[in-house]
Amino acid sequence: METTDNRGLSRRMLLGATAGGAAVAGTLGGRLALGLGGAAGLTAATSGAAMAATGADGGVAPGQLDTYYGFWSSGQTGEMRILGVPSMRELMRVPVFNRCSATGWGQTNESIRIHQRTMTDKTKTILAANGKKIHDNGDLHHVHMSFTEGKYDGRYLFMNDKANSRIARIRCDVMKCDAILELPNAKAMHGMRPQKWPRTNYIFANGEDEAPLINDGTTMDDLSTYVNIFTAVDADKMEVAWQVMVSGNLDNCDADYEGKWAFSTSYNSEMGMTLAEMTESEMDHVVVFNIAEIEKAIAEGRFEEVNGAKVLDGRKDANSPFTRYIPIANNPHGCNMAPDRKHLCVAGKLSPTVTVLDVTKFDALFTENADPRSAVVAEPELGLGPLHTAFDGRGNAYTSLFLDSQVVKWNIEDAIRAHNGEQVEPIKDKIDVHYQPGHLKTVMGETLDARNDWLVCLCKFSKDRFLNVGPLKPENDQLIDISGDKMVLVHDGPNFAEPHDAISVDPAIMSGIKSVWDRNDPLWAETRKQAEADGVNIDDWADTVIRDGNKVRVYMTSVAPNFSLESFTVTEGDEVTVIITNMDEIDDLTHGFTMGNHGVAMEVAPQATTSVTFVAGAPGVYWYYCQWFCHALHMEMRGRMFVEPKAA
Ligand code: CUK
Ligand code: CUA
Ligand code: CA
Repeated sequence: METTDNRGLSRRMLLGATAGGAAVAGTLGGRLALGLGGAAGLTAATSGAAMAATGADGGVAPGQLDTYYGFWSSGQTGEMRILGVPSMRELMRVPVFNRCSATGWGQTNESIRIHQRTMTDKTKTILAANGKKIHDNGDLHHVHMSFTEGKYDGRYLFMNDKANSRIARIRCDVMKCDAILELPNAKAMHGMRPQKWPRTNYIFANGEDEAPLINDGTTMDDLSTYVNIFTAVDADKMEVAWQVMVSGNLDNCDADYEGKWAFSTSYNSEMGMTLAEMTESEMDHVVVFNIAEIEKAIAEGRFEEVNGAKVLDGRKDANSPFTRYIPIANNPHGCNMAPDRKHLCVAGKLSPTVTVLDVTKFDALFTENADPRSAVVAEPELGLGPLHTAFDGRGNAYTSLFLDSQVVKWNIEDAIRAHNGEQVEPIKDKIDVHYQPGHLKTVMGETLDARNDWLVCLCKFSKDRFLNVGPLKPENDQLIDISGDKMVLVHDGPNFAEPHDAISVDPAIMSGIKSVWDRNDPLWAETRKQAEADGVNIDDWADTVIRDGNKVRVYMTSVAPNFSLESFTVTEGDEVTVIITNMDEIDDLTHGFTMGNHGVAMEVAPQATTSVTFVAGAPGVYWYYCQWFCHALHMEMRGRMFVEPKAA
């Protein structure tokens, strides 16, 4: 089908993949968006990133695909989002720690099994009182991809939940969460990073809140019993590998490119409980974790087992072989390893500096009488409120300045030379952002593939940048062109609560992504087992109702625009499980199932099996329907549940 846009140009012309086609699109995009003259548009069209700088859409015309995938966190919304970069268009939301009305995540049996697999007994007690089966909120700060040899490998995305001390994993082949792990002992998982080298065997996770190690109510306010916990999660099994007790809290973390170290910032070395106490000292610290020493101790059984986790003592006064504490100006925040394999940048937050540490000097920290600051190779003063740092793979760093509402571009080697007394200015450029930036990310900037085209800057406040939508304002994700010497702001992106962090990934890495499910996906293996036990073949036309005491299992198939069952009958109070297999094989042909007046809805994507369990309500006729628009007769894709009164 040939569609035309409002300029009368055919879609095919705009989509032309040749340089000529791209130039046409870029020029038009620029003119339409900003009213630029033709000459400016044509000049700009000569390079990829610069071309996009002419358009508020990042140069991506309707029908064009983005250059990169963007994976965004969503803070207290609890989901992961997929955006296109540079268009900044939102492509998808993937529910993780939240309850999702559109997909049924947090309600389908398949998703509840994932939620409940690792819930502790303690959590279950809390939940029983609420009558709930899962935590359906989360505070998802950080999204990171699995690595092989310092580069993204397209297998998994990992993310943290600060609210309920959890780590989750998303399978990149189907973009669905397949594991959630609630961590014992540690509290408030905040900083989280995958091991970069040799591959992501571990996910490193920071506990931000201190609590008694044996937190069973026997001690409350006795701070001498409080600890904080650094956790390594086995990324393949999604189980705790080991934990290390530390002094002070933990904020953000990262790992090196040799597989030797992990490191975490601490803003509360004071172990203070109040704001005044937490900002009392002049210096806090970065904790360096010695992976080889830790693994050795675990292998030799030199650990204490606490709530099923292998715990080591890495506290400061334990003078342990597992940790070292590097003093850093009070209340540091961001912790970012540069793709030069050598430099770790620790943002000062309350200090206007970023401390540059040479990780190749960390071995020396573990020798006797070592100067704990001996790995510091630079400490440039960059501006007020430095929070996080990104890298372009050409030796430059980009640091967000929360208080100044700016991004500062600086050069790492020049900062080191200045630190050594040479007359060189490390700061190369500053740009205003709107407003109060937190994380910022270059494309694949936390990998050995760091690019120098785009910088995404996630601003916490938008104030006057958009139409007023009431007292609660959106955040503002800004796109900055960093291909030239000067940074250029090209896009304002309002966003809902609260993307802390984002990564951008080359689509070449995402080649394993599917369009249609495999019928045998492990996500519904349990459901399949139940069907087999019931003698139902869910790979064929299924229209069977099984009664098992007061449990009723309703097997259905969906083929647009029909459910295999136009009606089924149950009794008031029955525990009803509806199991639907979508037999449609066509790309994008998702069905859904909503049971009227029962609070039940779910997605059933092509070739997927999904199930949901609910209690049948008061006697009467209830309609169910397909809630994902699938066909011209989508409205007609419905049926009735007859609920009969209980026999007296
Ligand atoms: S933290 Cu939010 S801006 Cu949770 Cu990564 Cu720094
Ligand atoms: Cu099936 Cu809508
Ligand atoms: Ca402090």
